[in-house]
Amino acid sequence: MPLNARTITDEELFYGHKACPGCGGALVVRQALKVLGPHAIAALPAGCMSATGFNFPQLAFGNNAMITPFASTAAVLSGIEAGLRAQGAKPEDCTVVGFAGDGGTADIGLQALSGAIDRNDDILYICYDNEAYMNTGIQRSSLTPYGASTTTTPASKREHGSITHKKSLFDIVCAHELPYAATASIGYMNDLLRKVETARNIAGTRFLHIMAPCPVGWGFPSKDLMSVAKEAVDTGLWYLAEYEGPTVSGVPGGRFKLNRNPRAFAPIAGYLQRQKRFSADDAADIEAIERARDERWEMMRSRWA
Ligand SMILES: Cc1ncc(C[n+]2csc(CCOP(=O)(O)OP(=O)(O)O)c2C)c(N)n1
Repeated sequence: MPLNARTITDEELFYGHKACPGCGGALVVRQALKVLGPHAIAALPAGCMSATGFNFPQLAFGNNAMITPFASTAAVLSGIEAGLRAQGAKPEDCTVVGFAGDGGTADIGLQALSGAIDRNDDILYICYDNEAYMNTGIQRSSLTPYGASTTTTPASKREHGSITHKKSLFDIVCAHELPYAATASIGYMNDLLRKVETARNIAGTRFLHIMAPCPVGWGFPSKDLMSVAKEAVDTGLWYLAEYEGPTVSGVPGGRFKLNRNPRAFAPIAGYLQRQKRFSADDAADIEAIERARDERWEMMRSRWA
């Protein structure tokens, strides 16, 4: 029976941090570490989770953790893992895990991640995706969605926020044919916990892309964190999927699976309206978002379902 929100341990390994109320990223780190346990060794690049998790002399991690340069999360994970092995010091249940934001993963950290996957280093890379560079003041990343206002794509009468759609990071990672990759959302916690557990038990490079809304950057009340996270999935603007590479699935090219394939989506307009970042969007923007969503789902349903 996979772990779920009821059976997961009460032991906290990420606590006392200074993240904002309702921070999705903090919940990712907290829940993932509960699954991975106290022997996990974490590495975090510059970003909200390192800025709020390491406040000298207070370390908010109950396990070993360190900060990496912005671009090198995966390279540092590779080094930690190799170092432990060389010393013969790697306990059975020691997962070397990274927690990096969307900027630190899809933009500046992508090369290091690609290199680690290429070597099939025995690491787990978790990207908590809050859809912008939040720690430095809400700048656009390549995972910022179309129509979202950020400080580098500010909405005005003429411009309605980001003019590019979210980059398909999951597809890029899976194209490496690594042992295991999955998308998840804190709005579907049992699915998320199961995927962390699955990733923990596979050797080689594993990757999780987890949607983690940010009340400050997205402009919604902190108390709405979980419902916004859930709605992102229910509208089809985020998806829950898994990939097992050829070495795990035995299938050439690997096997994809859609974990949720709803008959109908929740309306996009309601999801956008509850977030200030989309407040300049008009009917044409909503249509563009809907069209991109439908094209994506057509591809996923025809190839993965
Ligand atoms: C090489 C380098 N460039 C820029 C920065 C400044 N910087 C620190 S955190 C950060 C934003 C990180 O954004 P993201 O990875 O999306 O994580 P989040 O802050 O949203 O958690 C930036 C630009 C840095 N520390 N190092």
